[in-house]
Amino acid sequence: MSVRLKLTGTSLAAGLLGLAIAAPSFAAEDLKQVMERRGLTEKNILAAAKTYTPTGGRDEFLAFSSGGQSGHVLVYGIPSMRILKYIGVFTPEPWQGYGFDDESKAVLAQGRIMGKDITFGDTHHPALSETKGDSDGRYLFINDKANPRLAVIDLHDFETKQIVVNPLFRSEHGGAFVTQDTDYIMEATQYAAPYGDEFVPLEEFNEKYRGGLTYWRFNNEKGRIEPENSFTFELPPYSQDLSDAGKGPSDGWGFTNSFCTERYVGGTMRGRPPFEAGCSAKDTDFLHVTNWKKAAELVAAGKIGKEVNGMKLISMEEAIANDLLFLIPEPKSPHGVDVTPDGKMLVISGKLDSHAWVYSFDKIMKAIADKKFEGKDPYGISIIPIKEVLHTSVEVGLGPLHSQFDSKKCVVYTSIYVDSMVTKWDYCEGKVLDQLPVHYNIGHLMTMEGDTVSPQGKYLVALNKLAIDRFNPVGPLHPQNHQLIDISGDKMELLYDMPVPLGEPHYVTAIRADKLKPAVRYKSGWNSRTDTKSEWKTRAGREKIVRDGNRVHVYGTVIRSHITPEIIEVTEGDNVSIHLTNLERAQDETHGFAMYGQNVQLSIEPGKTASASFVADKAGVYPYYCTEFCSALHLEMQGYLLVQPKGYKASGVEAVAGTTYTEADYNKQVETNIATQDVINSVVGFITARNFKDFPPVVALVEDATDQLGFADEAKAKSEAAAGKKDWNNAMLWANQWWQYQVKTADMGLRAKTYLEEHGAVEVKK
Ligand code: RUQ
Ligand code: CUA
Repeated sequence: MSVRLKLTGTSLAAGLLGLAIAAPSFAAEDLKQVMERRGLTEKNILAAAKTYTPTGGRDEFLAFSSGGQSGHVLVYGIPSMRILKYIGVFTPEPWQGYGFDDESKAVLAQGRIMGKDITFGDTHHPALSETKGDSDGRYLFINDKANPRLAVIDLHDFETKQIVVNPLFRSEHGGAFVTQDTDYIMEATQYAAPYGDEFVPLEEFNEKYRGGLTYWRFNNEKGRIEPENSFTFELPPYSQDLSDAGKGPSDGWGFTNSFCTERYVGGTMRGRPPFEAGCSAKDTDFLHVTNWKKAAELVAAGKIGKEVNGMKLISMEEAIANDLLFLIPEPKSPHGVDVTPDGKMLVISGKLDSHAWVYSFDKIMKAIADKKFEGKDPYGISIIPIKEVLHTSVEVGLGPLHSQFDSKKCVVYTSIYVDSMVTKWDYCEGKVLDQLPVHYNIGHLMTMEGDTVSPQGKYLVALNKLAIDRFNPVGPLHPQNHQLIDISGDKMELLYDMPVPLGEPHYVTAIRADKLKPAVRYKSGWNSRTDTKSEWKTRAGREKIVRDGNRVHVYGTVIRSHITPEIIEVTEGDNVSIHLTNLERAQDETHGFAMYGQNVQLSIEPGKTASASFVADKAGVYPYYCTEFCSALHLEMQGYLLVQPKGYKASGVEAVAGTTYTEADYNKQVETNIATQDVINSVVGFITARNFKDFPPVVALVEDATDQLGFADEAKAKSEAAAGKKDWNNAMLWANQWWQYQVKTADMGLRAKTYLEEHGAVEVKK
């Protein structure tokens, strides 16, 4: 479309009339021929029909996947498996300007460790916010295993707003897991370490190294974690692993498993057998059961918890004395613990056991009430015997890891790592229902809202660690393989393989798409990272460059197709901040801003204000431009930063443009503009003759077109004023600018017209 618009009013009109172009004809293949040519079976075609999403179609669910080592989150649709977005979280993400604009640099800076920028993240477990145990589509949380951090993403704009660093831990794995009303987010250590930066020799492992479990307080109104209202359970130096929070009857309690309760420290080069041998020697490890609700009350009342590194730490003695912490043995080398949708049972799997075990929450409470303990661990924590709490155990396959639930009652799916399969089983009756091979070595699996109180069934995604032979080879580092599985029938059916080439995505969580209500634009002049009006907000016509000593602030704007200011002059050594506000109101009219040699790349979505700060430490010429193909004249959306040497004096000679224009040029341009106006009028006629007000996207386009036409009128007036003075050069240039605005108007108008045609708008009587 834009190419055609760049031509003249006449070709614009041809486009509008939809003149057919004669094309050579080939006999179209029918379905059978295509199947034969591509070697597809009927089963393949059925699977394709279940995932194929025609153009403009929407997905029923959105999945938020950890981006593994990339430190990002990926968003994709289900069942189409089309990737929609990468959200920068712990790592810079250039397209979004994340880590390049001042606003997002401030977010990343929250994640510094010991004063160092950490520019990767080992993201593992995304968690969606919940209300009464149900996904509510407001926030997403994700953890970083390598550097114990937790991030908050607001689903109103899919941007990262906050990163908190755990001040006690040196690694973590079991986060993020939310309590049923998102009051707290659980984060547990993985590898025990001393709390704090000091050196402690490994000989003091049992006494001075510690695990832990933090309950981060989340302020649901502000959408931010409150470290000052959070607390941490001191735990033995076992390797705590995944957690899950109770819900319904078990709300108020949290469950965290662990491995290496042997507290073994390897050291092959010191003549000791490796970690892997010593950490899997015992037949059982421990599930930690924590009463967070009572703990929160006692901490708030100042009865327990002392501040360590700015975090309230509940010592093991305090937890034991107040009945806040218990242990239950669980099968060898446990990994996932998953609370059933009704909150009554826990499904636990051990990587080195072929069974999944189901514990009853009621029975756990009863054992605690009756003090049915089989002893204490070396730190004095009471151990509840398995036999007191076991509901059932089922042989599901070798290496069960994680479980997710179906909308069908009592149905659960467990990932089986060693056997590379998914086992569907009944946790009430304790029997296997179905098994499906996956490719290969599945880690997590995920069903739609399958960790909430109301799983949606329908689909399951297997997150396979190895792809091996599934895709075209791309060198020794293979993509990960997410496999979509239809779980609507009695038998699981494999539908689709999706390569994930970004990092190892440990976990994914999905939500019904209709629960999300993302914005299409920001309020004008918005700092999207703090979600407040930006102090650098700039309105059209108010652009300015403010200098205070060697501090230069540029208050600028961007709109199709120019950056204001187009020339910025500073002096060598100046501290420069360029603040740009996107004046667009139209959907998807993002502008970028990149500059030579300064590591500047902004993404300025409609309404956003973003800032780039740098020291102009070298004299020179620095072109800048918009990095989004935003309009026909996108390439012309450009400017220059001129860094003048100290003491530079301008020559005083006025610059001469390469081309000058005559009265004839002016008249020719005006003629084109009049023809273009006819086209615009015909489009406007088409739109207004129809019920366009019934289509909100069209209303937005019409608003934007009206804006552009207003700008066209201003340029037209300037052009006519110059013509009145016989200043043909300026008359021609402003006439051309008038035409540029007309083209943008027509562009919007045509988009609206197409939309109306495609969505069955009807003519209205005037
Ligand atoms: S993990 S594959 Cu959640 Cu890091 Cu189990
Ligand atoms: Cu704005 Cu290209």
